[in-house]
Order: sequence, then C-alpha cells, then structure tokens
Amino acid sequence: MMTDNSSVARPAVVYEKRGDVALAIIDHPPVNALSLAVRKGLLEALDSAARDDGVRAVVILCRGKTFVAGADIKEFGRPMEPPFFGEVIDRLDAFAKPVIAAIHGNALGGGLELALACHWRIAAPSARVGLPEVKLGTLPGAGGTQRLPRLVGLELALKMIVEGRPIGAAEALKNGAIDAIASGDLEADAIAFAREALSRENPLRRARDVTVAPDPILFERAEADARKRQRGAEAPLKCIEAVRLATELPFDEAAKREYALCIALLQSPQSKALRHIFAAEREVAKPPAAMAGAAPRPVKTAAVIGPGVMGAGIAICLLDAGFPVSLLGRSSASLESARARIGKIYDSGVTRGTLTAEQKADRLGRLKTTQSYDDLGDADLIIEAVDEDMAVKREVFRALDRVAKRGAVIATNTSFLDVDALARETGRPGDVAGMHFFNPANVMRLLENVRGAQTSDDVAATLMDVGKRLGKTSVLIGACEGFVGNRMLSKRSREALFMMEEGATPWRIDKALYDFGFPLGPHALADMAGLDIVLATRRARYDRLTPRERACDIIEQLVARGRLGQKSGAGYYKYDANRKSSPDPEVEQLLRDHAKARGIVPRAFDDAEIVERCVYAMVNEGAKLIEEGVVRRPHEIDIVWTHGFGFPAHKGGPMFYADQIGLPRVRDALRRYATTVGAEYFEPSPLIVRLADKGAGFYSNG
Ligand code: 3H9
Repeated sequence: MMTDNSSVARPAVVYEKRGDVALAIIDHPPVNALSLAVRKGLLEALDSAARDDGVRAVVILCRGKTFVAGADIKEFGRPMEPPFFGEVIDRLDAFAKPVIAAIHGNALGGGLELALACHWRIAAPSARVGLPEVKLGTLPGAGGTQRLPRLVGLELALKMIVEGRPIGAAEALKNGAIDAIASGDLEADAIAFAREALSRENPLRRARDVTVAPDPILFERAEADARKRQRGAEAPLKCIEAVRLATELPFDEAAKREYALCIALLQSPQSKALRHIFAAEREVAKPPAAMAGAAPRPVKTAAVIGPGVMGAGIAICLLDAGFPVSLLGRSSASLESARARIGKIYDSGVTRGTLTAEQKADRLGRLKTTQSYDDLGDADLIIEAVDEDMAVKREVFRALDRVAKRGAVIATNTSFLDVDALARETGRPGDVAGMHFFNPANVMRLLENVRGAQTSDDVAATLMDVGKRLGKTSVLIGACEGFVGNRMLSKRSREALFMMEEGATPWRIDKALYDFGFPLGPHALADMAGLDIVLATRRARYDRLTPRERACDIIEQLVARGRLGQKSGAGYYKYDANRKSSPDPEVEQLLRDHAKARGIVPRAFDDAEIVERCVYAMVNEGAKLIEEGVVRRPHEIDIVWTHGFGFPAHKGGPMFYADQIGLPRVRDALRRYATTVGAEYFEPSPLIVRLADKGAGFYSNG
C-alpha cells in the first residue's frame, strides 16, 4: 500500500522517500509477521522503488517493538494466499538497487530470511537474529538454510538452525550475519549506510553468490548431537539435511528442496504439536475473561517462610527478579545454611559467567534472614515453603495472619495440601492462594498458580503478574489435591506400580516411556528424588489410596531394604560409584515374591500397553480436571506437562496427544483397561465419552 488514507485500515507497509533512498516501513503489530498484507505491501514498495529513477537504494525497516518475527504462524494450516513469501525473496534477489535491512528487536525466521535476501544488514545494538523454525517443528523455507551458512559458515549456521538459537547483534556482526551495528538512530544510520553502499565495489552483494565447501564430519557431528539432544524430534535432522544441500546443489535447486522440506514438515503431527504449544504458552498467560479488569496488586517486597531447599530456591527466583526478600526460619543455623546454599548457587553462576560479581553482591545484599514474624509486616507477597505437614502450615498461616499487612498476598507452595483449609486459618481468605514451584525452583520454569475457592480476582492477577516477573511459565488453575501436575502424575505412578506387580520390570517401563519421549523413566526419576521422599508422599495420601494401591507396597519394601535410590547406591536400580544405573536381579526377585504373595501371575508387557496405561490414565485425569473446572481448558494441562514434567513438546502435551491419537481410540482403550485393571482406575471420564461419541477432541468440535 502506497498512500496514507486514514479512512481505511492502516497500511501494513508504508513507502516513503528520504532523498535518493526509499524506505519500506513494515507496520504490522504485534510482531510485523509476514502476513498477506505485508507480503503484498513489500512487493508494492519494491516496485515503486524500482520504477523511481530518483531512488538509488532501499531500506527495509519496521515500526513497533521489533523487526519481522517470521512468517505469520496464524496462517499455517490454512491454504496460503499469494503472493507467497518466496516471491518477495525472488524480487530481492533480482533487485537492481541495493536493499538494506535495518533490524531492531528480533529478526526471526522469515524475518531473518528477508534480511538475508537483502544486500546489506544493519542492526540496533540490542537486536537479535535467528532461525527458530525448528522449535515449531519445521525449518526455514525461504532460503535461510542456504544463505546463513554462506554468510556465517557452516558451523554457526548449523548451531543456529538446528537448535533454533538466536544470536545478538555483536555476535552477528563478528560472524558476518550483519554488516554494521547502528551507533545512533537506526533509520538515519541505515540511510547513511545505504548511500555508502552505493560507492562500494559490489553494492549488490548477494549471499547466494558465495560457495560453501562440504564438511562431512561437521554434518555427522551435528546429526549425532541432534539425535541425542533433541531425541525423537524430526525437524532438527531435516534442518541438517537442508543445510547440507547448500554444499551439494546449485542455489536455486537447493532452495526449492528446502521449501519442499519446510512445507512437508509444517504438515507433520510434530509441527502441529509444537505450534500448539507455542500458541498455548501465550494463551495461558492471558487472564480469563471473568477476571478482566482485575489489576494485579503492586508487589515491591517479598518474604519466604522456610529456609529449606524449596524456600531457598524460591528466594533465588525473587532475588533474581529484583525483589528484596526476607527469609524466615526457625533457627539461625538453618538460615545460615540457606544463605550459604544461595551463595553457592550464585558463585557457580559467576564461575560459569552467567552472573557478574556485582550482580551476585546485589542479589545477596537484598536477602535478609529473620526468625521473627514481626519482620514480615511490610512484605507485599509472602510465600510459605515449610514442610508438607498440615499442622505446621496451619500454624504458619495463623502467624502470618497476625503480622502481614493489609493487602499482602499470602501464598503456599504446597504440592498436595488443601489451599482452602490454609486460607480458612486466616481472617483474609481472599488474599490467600497457592504458588506451586517445582524443584529446583530457581531452575524449573513452570509455576502453578493456584486459586482457592475464595481467592480474589486481583490476588489471582497478582500471582500471574509475579510469575511473569520471575520469568516463569505460569498457569492459573483451581485448587485440588496435587493440582494439575502431581494429580495426573499420581495416576501414572499408580499404573507403573500396578504393572510392576503384574510382571513388568522398572527398567522395562522406563524404557517404554523414555522411547515415548520422556527424558527419564519414572523409576529412574524416583531413584533420583529418593524413594524415602516418594514414600513420604505416598504415606501422606495413604487414606485416599484404594485397597489395591495400598497392597501394592513395592516402595515400602524397597525402602525397608535400605534402597533409597541413587543416594544409597540402590533403589529401583543399582548404582555404581559414578551413579551409573543398571538393572538389579534383587529387585526382580522382590517383584516376583511380591506378585506371588499377592496371587498375581507375572506376564509380559509390550510398549503399547505400558505407554497407554501410563499416558491414558493421565489423559483421563486431565479430562476430569476440565470437568471439575480446576482448569478452564486443556491448554493449562499441556503446558504444565511439557514445561514441568518432561512430556515431549513435539507430542503437544497429553491432551493434544490424545486428540492426535483420536479420542474414540483413547475411550476404547480406557474401557478395555477398565475391564482388565479396574473400572475405578480406568472408567473413561464423561467428557472423553461425550467428545469421542461426537467425533470431537479436547481442542476441536468435531
Ligand atoms: C517462519 O518464519 C517460517 C519461514 O521460514 C517459512 C517461509 C516459507 N506469527 O511472544 P509474544 C504473536 S516460522 C504470528 O507474547 P514477546 C503472538 O502469538 C516463524 N503471530 O511477545 C502474540 O500474539 P497474541 C519463525 C506471532 O515480546 C504476540 O505476537 N518465527 C508470531 O514475548 C506477541 O508475542 C518464530 O518462531 C508470528 N511469527 O516475544 C518467532 N510471533 O498475544 C516466534 C509472535 O495474540 N515469536 N506472534 O497471542 C517469538 O519468538 C516471540 O513472539 C517474539 C516476541 C520473540 C517475536
């Protein structure tokens, strides 16, 4: 669009002139994605510049907070309307006047491909450039895998494309991805650069004209690395294949093949799953419609109760985000050891270079320790992280009710206990909620923000706001035992135990779930956490276990033999001095004896049954969470499981995975297991039956 006409929608690309330099200004919020209007606008702007003899060079730049962040993800999965992005790229390739990309914010995916097809690139010092398509299960389809290696070399290009890792302007300049960093106003500097480019020896320098030498060893290494680090994901290997084409085929032929690979991947279940996760991450961050208008309470100061591992981890999260933190404990020894633990974690940050000594000093300087509740009177947010013991927690909440200032938000970090019961210990249940961090709290990105029955809207909004400030992926959910993650996990753990007494070894179950895509099998994980800890959780829930669950006392038997997991050299597995695990015949014998005592005849298991019983049990519980209103929709569940429990993102989380399998199949399998294992464990939830019967899914209306 060329002219400004305020009676019609704002043009996505504005064409302007500054003397002999034309500007194609992309103005398409929120992230200047390459939607139809942008593609059209760019072609029109390039046409105008080509026609105008007074124009000697063109600068492409963006309004708003960023350069082009990529193809428009919202257009994926729909038939694409011409002009296609490839036409814009071809136009740039054939353009007879120098074109300069002026980058601020992020040039990502198609955005960087647009810039790479320009003759020159200048960037703001804070800009980042990258090809993150792999994270959406696809690969750069507009020449990115061909041009980037020609500019920065194979090694860095492979890293950026296969890992989807963007780089900053300084690194981009050093490696040739950009040609200059703006020292002042980006637009003015880009125009000056354009004029200067005109007098260069080769003003129309094109990345495509460079040749890249093959390097088979590098490709082999990249492949081995991708298989290991991104196990089960298809896109990384296809990215490598596409980059390899740059060393094997003429440019145009390779680019055509790259596009075909990109389009094929976009249609793959993995890409659909990863795009679902991208959208769900953003969806769960938005407040529910019912809470619209609830402003978060201002939080400037924070306090944490309980100087244990969780409390210290939460304190680190708060310190890292800039809050002054008071950490309350019962003894000076426990507080000193928490301070030492926090200091050690910061020390390792300084050693690794992720933190400066000044930052460390600043953070530790904001940490106060105290044994007196009276010191918490001015905290805006108080997070309780004491032992999972209801009596102890009740006492803490009564004390907090006495000292917390009016309007302070009081949150419990419990993972299983009743948030509403704790709220009732105070005279201000509207101010009480849950903030469930995962261990190690300073590392794990997931945060379950739990709204109790009486939690007020602005307190819920405050939790989400604080979660964002802490850099967490936060979900807002309702209260129930175990919340989303642990409640569903308990069903998977139950099935793992049942299958062990029916004849599957722990390593057999672990392998099936590892092959499914979990980073670690549940038994290897339990050994890491400590079987005594797992047993304590089981005991805390003992009242609510079924008779079969109680009788399936494998954990009790292991702990009774001193098998506490890695820390004692043996748990489900045995461990050598380097904590390398191997199957243990003693455990096999224990399981055989257990089965015999329970009158169960052991049998063989295949992967399908192991995966179905573990994963479908979770899906069924997830459906119940939706029915009960604990979550508003399946998105929260998929985010909890992919961000906090290692569910492979390329399968989209349990609920999306169930949709991809097809709910009728899931329903039928649940019914089958309801017969063989027990209706109390596998009776399909009414929601699954209803959706499956009408051919719908959790995410689709059929
Ligand atoms: C590609 O380019 C393929 C090509 O090679 C193919 C050629 C043939 N499209 O994240 P935010 C929306 S694949 C449409 O909250 P931030 C996002 O949904 C693409 N919409 O902000 C949200 O909207 P809403 C490769 C997009 O500041 C809003 O923008 N590119 C796109 O925290 C704000 O987003 C990528 O993978 C898009 N491409 O982070 C980059 N991107 O509120 C993906 C964002 O309605 N994007 N939106 O939900 C990002 O990494 C981050 O969004 C970015 C900003 C860093 C840009």
